[in-house]
Amino acid sequence: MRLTSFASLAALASLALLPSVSSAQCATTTGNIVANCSFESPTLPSQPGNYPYYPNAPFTGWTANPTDNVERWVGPYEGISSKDGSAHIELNVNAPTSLWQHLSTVTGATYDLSFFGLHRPGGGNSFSLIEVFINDTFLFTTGQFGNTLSSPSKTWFNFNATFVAAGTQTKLEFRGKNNPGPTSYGNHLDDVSVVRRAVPEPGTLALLATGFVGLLGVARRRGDAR
Ligand SMILES: [Ca+2]
Ligand SMILES: [Ca+2]
Repeated sequence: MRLTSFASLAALASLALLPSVSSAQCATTTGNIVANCSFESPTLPSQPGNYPYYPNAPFTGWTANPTDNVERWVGPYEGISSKDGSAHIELNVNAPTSLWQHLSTVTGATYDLSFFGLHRPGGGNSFSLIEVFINDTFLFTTGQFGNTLSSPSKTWFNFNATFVAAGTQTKLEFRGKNNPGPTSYGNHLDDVSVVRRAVPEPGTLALLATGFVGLLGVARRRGDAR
């Protein structure tokens, strides 16, 4: 219950952020607790010029629902290069798909999630979404984003959300979801990071406490002056 309210607040806060393009690369992000954050492992043979995607290929550190259709793409294909490294995911939305990982977390700690998505339209100017679930509870949706068939920009967008860990294991899950209307192909996913938010040093806490006491003193003096 507590996590849900925190998660909802975090999701609301995150929705206020517009997607942006940045150059973050998860493998070099200090404190990133996501394994295989760039979907590079295991190495798959490159098939340049053919169809370099691998339905239901293994993902080190990740679990895909065996009945779902999650693909790894290796190398540039259809004008789309990985955001980071040489491989990335397509969460097909012809049928709902999901991919998850259990993270080692600290109970009560706050974590910042960052990931990159690229919408792949199909069947018209359609859209699809990436949704994020924490411990099977909805946290965040990308909403409609990205490009259309008429103006394919092939752009990666950065999305951010925040959650509070309810325990020492936290399930991080991405789900591909089609919008009502013309069918989209899916959304690409790459460059995922989850970093624990810095905890204030004891010295900082002491300073904050001193400031609080100081404010109390000001308030008291104001009260005395009345
Ligand atoms: Ca990658
Ligand atoms: Ca596909």
